[in-house]
Amino acid sequence: MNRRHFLQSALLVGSAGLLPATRAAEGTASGSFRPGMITTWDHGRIATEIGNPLLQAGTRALDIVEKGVIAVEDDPSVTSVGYGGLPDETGVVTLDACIMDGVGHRAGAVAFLRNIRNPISVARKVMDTTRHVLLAGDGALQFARQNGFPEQDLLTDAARQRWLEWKRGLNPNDNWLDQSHDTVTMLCLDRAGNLAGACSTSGLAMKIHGRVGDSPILGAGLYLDNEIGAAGATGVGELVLRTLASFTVVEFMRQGMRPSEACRAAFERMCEKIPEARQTQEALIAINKRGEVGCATNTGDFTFYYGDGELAQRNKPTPIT
Ligand code: SD4
Repeated sequence: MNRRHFLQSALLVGSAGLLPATRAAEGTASGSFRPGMITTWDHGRIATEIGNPLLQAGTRALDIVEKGVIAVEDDPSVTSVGYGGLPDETGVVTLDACIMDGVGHRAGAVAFLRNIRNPISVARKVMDTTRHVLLAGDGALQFARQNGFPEQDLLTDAARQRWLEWKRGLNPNDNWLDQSHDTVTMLCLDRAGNLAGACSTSGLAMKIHGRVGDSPILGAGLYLDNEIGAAGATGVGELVLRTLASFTVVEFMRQGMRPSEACRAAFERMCEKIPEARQTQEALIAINKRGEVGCATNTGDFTFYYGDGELAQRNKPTPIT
């Protein structure tokens, strides 16, 4: 199968037109595969451009996803992740992040973390240096301080203005929760055939102080099995949490579904259990052990980036109605 056909069959929907010439697939004892990365939203471009040379150089997936996500966290123009993220209803930016390594089935996460620009690296520290998986709130902040992470105010002037406007608009009939929320979730299959994933967010803008979403919860915002594939979510996290959507995608891939089918089936499961899921914004992405990627979304403006070491390809899937 050439590269163009490979991608067209791998993507559920909306794959872009012509793709450049093929790079050879790599192989292991268990078969051939194509190293690659898939990352949510347009800010996936930054992560993919960071990831491409690393993937080419044979860097392990775990380091690629951490570095890719850091680049998004550091970008103040991304108002849903890290520095520049929109605050909660009290004006405080609180962050959730999770990282998972297919090798050893290891994971680390932080939830409701304040004042640390790169929560994904704190999550990685939790994974690499403790016996725990998830640290939250003040304990997570203390852990970050102890490990040398600098503290800073994450609320930019632009984010503060959005918060002030939101407060001014409050009234008995308002929508209350701002719709801004675009988690970065990055999944990678490296040249050694190993998977890793990372996910980082400031969560739903103007959320209740203390609210934690799906992103730091394994199986919800992110999950992978090094023998099968990896999956991640973006969207209204409460629904993703209630259906453990990423875990569900991986389990559907285990049953033999391709990534796109598995994402679609997990989305349909979500709608079956929670009919309002058809109206909220949700998107699921996945990559399998062959390097095929897929997604399912009900959101017209959802985009994702695919990278294979050279190419950084933007995809705008057709939403499920
Ligand atoms: C959350 N799932 O905290 C995150 C927000 C998000 O696209 O992904 N939005 O619920």
